[in-house]
Amino acid sequence: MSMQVRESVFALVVVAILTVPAAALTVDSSGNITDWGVTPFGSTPASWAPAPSPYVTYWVEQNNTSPVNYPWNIGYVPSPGGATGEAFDMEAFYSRVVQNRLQVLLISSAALSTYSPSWQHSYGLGHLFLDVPGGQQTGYDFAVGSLDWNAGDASLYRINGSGDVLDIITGSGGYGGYPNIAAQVNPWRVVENANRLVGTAGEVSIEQQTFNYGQRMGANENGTWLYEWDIPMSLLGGGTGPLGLHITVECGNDVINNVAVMSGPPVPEPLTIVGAMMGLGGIGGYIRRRLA
Ligand SMILES: [Ca+2]
Ligand SMILES: [Ca+2]
Ligand SMILES: [Ca+2]
Repeated sequence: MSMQVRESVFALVVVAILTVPAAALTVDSSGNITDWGVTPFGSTPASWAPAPSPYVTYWVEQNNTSPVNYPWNIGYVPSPGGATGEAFDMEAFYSRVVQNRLQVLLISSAALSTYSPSWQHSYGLGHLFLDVPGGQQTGYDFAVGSLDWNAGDASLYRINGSGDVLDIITGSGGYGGYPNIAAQVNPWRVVENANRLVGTAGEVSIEQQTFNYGQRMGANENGTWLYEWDIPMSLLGGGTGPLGLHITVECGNDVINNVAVMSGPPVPEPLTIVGAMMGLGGIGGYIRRRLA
């Protein structure tokens, strides 16, 4: 390779490494989420585990159950129980830090809006809430709102107090009237206000797809929704430690929480380090020659 061509290649390598990766939800013909290495609804709980990753990855599988004990003998099966409760079942929740961006994956039977024939009411998916280490609030500090899933854009909002959040509904099948349930599943969405906007669409990206998994693990898992968020860590402050993640649905029929860890710059793959060093060396040489 000539020096010029080699340096162009180095420059491209650096561009590829430094370019902020957009959310890239990749689902193969079997419904496997290949960019996370996740096989949903396999025959064992272990099948939900993400593939070994160079990045720190946290996840929780909660298919066909809820962490909340619902009344009327529904228990930990998502209300209203059985086949109809499945429409509001959140299945699994993943998080990882990639190149200083927090990426979150939710596998959910709850759609952006889910209609209940028994209540003749549609229930909206909640926003993604973040409780960051060293955050300004006890509890959730930020939420990703303004969800334009078709455009792949979202906005990040700062939460300054309880007036900035919406809780699940009371009435129309919502569990807001049950204090012990509400305490476990709230909040639902952030009140969007331009004064509290901290990250605009373009910085925070989102992606969604659906997949029909068929009859799996005791429930009809057709119409499963796959959601992914991609948020610059720089918008979340520089704290290190556990970062709480939370999402629910308007009626409070299910809730799913997860914890990521903000541990400073993530450890990149060794190959990436070598590539970056080579690339930076190439750019350094290029700059030196340009200056000479
Ligand atoms: Ca399910
Ligand atoms: Ca669930
Ligand atoms: Ca907090």
